[in-house]
Amino acid sequence: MLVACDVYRPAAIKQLQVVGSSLNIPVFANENTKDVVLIAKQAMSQAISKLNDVVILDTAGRLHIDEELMQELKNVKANVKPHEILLVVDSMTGQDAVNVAQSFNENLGIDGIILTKLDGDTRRRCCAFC
Ligand SMILES: Nc1nc2c(ncn2[C@@H]2O[C@H](COP(=O)(O)OP(=O)(O)OP(=O)(O)O)[C@@H](O)[C@H]2O)c(=O)[nH]1
Ligand SMILES: [Mg+2]
Repeated sequence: MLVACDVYRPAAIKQLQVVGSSLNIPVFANENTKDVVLIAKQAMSQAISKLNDVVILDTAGRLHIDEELMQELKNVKANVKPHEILLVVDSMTGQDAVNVAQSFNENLGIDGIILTKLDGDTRRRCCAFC
């Protein structure tokens, strides 16, 4: 199950619903609240009752310096106790992705990082030394 926990960016919920339906994966959303912890808890209850064995909470994009959004993530973590927290970073971020990952790890504790758009960067390097 995919869970729409980005309640800030316009159309983020719709985007997840489109992605979910194209992959035939159920999407949980609650457009009546901006309480992300509540949404995550409701989604977990529904996933349990519908026997969804994997739940992915899609949270809002943010910069590590955004204290308010970082606190939101901490609240979700404390309430939902996810098995894994993955940070998704655009590869165009370059080597700063290391700093971003370190900051998230110190503030929140992450289990891994996913670098997207490796296919789309024309400045792509062939190795760590280029
Ligand atoms: N070519 C390519 N496009 C990608 C890749 N990952 C994401 N995109 C595209 O980049 C755009 C932004 O992707 P999103 O999934 O909305 O990015 P996001 O990090 O969730 O952004 P926010 O929800 O605003 O935080 C979309 O048009 C995606 O299709 C990738 O690995 N390769
Ligand atoms: Mg997103």
